[in-house]
Amino acid sequence: MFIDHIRILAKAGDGGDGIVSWRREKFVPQGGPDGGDGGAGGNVILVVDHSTDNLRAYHYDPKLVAENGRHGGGRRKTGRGGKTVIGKVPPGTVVYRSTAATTADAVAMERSDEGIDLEPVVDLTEDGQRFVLCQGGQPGKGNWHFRTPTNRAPTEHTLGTPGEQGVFYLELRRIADAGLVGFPNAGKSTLLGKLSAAKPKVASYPFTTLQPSVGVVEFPGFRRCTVADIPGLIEGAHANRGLGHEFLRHITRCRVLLFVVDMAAVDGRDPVSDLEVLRREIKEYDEELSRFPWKIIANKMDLEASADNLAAFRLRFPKTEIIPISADQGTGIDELRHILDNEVGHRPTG
Ligand SMILES: Nc1nc2c(ncn2[C@@H]2O[C@H](COP(=O)(O)OP(=O)(O)OP(=O)(O)O)[C@@H](O)[C@H]2O)c(=O)[nH]1
Ligand SMILES: [Mg+2]
Repeated sequence: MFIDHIRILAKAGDGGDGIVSWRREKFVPQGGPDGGDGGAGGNVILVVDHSTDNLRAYHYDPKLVAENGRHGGGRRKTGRGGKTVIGKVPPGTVVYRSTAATTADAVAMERSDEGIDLEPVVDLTEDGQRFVLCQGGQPGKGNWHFRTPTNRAPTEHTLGTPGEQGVFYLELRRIADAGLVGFPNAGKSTLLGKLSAAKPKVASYPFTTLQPSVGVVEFPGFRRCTVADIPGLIEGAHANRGLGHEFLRHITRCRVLLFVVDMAAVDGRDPVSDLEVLRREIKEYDEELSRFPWKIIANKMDLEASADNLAAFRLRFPKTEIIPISADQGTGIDELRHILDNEVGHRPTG
């Protein structure tokens, strides 16, 4: 399952209380103060980890709760600090905080465009980057702390302060360098399988892929890029037909769009108008998305009708790079890899 946005509840640990206590020893009738300080509450920290590519872990457990600090003890014993809790996130995670008045209010709301107010908190991009999402509470002071030359028996002490908490939204800004976009059955999953070690499901019926999967494509010299296999779009996607918005949202999270077209269009469709429909859907969903760099992958060139359609494409889209391939036979894949390396290849970060 590919999870690219999720709501989580985070709570840092409370600080432990300082206590009031008196020294008790044999033959010392009036022992002085010896109440120890509390321990600090644990922090909630997010750490960027490039070995994860999505937010699935939080789908199963959408909570990050750090341990409370312990209360102080007699004999000036300081309470143990609460353990920090660390949440791993993939590079490109954007964090928002709900501005609802209380945690309960925030949890009661579902994210929608108008319903809920969010403020951006941090953009986590670099492998190893750390961010304190919720600060643990301060420890309280024991009465031992308050002794003075004039007050040898203070009953003062302070309580620990509560740890910070909040409802946060984690969102993946980028799921991959390149995204495979196309109608169902165009051969996107077959292509991802050829380019990378990913093993997406391939079948001769539409909507085989319902969750994007991301494969790593490796180039010479330790370079690489990531490619996302995005579920097929259909006409009306911009108006949310066929899970359109869900799928289109994934596309906004890629740097380069590779439009995979079934050039043979055996079922009587016209591949040129297929691509025009796709381009229009994307533009109507998000004007900016239509300005992303894009290329055409003319797939299924092993089939008969494809050659004529390729000629038609070159006339209709003279300024766009067209890469003829057969994902099934593996032809044109080296050329495509070369283009990908030039366009989005990079050394792994971290
Ligand atoms: N002849 C031929 N068939 C291909 C080629 N590439 C893919 N196919 C076939 O086309 C069908 C669909 O392939 P998929 O890779 O599942 O297509 P998809 O775009 O991922 O489809 P959805 O996940 O449903 O959106 C399968 O039967 C593939 O074997 C190709 O280059 N040539
Ligand atoms: Mg597929």
